[in-house]
Amino acid sequence: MSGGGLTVRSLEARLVRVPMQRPLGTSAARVTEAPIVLIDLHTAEGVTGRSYLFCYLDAVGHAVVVLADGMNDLLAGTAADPAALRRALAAHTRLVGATGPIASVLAGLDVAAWDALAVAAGLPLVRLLGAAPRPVPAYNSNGLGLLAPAAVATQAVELVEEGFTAVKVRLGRTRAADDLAAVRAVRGAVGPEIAVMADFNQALSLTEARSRCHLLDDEGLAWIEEPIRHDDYTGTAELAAALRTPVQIGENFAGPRSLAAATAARAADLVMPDLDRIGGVTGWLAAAAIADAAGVPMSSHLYPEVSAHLLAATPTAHWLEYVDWATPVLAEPPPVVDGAVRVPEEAGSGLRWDEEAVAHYRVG
Ligand code: SMN
Ligand code: MG
Repeated sequence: MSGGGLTVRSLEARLVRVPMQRPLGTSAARVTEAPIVLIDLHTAEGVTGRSYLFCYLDAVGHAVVVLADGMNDLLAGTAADPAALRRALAAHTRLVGATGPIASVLAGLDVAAWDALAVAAGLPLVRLLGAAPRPVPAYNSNGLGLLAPAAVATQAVELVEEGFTAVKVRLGRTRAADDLAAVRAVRGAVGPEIAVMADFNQALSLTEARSRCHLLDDEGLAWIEEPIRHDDYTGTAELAAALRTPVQIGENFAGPRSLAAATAARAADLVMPDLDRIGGVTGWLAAAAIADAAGVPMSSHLYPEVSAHLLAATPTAHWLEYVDWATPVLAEPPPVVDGAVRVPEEAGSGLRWDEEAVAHYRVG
């Protein structure tokens, strides 16, 4: 140990496959189980930093575990702060390129290292970032997949009854009229006071989006998310300029530079980086500064436990996306009170595993 810092002892990565309480049918895929890699960064000083990565596909989860295991020898004995870890792995990942699952592992390490720093400092992560714990307004993003309008209405009411003031409905059915019916069914079921977000998951061509987003423009949606491919900033800029409903993108930003390019292109009214793809806590902080400079409201994508700390420290913080996908393996999921996620006061991010559940859901 030098300068009061932490030193890496080992990096542990374990794949779990967790059943989702409400399967999620999107325009891209139907997700019924969450493949999640749990990351434990063990230090010589006895502090463990934790994070997890939502991997979408089992095969990606396995790849992430192999990639993380491959970094173990290199990391042992390195200073465990996020900048030192990034430096230690820069050369290791330069030739292959730090993208895709490799970028995910780096992000997961970064989040775990920030957790370890906060635990060692005896502070909740939000305080280490210079802010105070506060309730972070959240929308219930569980469920509301591509279901029939009647099922959508029933589920929307259940989701609000879990204590939320906002929900997100997935769109991208073959017929535009069916999406409109789903949106109206949700609104009819939850009433005028609840915020309703809508997510196309990149289902439309720009030509389709021109008409299908206009069809939804009078429905009072809080935003229309990823109507077209995520990296067509010219296309989303055109839609954002033409629609009254805010256009939201960002879960596919690969690092803060994507967000910088998107805001420079006025590609969206709103942005919502994903903790993994934006590059962990370090990437999030850079992204938050750019969104602040551009005056763009910033929400989170998945990872509600750590994102709550980050949004509490984000100048243009907007909505937290709440999903309960990791909850079965968490020792203490963050509480939701009055439509907001409470940032835990304990030291670190608050991520700790329920080891019995981990043993039960472990894969491989
Ligand atoms: C989403 C994210 C992860 C898996 C399925 C769907 C969706 C969202 O794009 O924004 O919640
Ligand atoms: Mg989305």
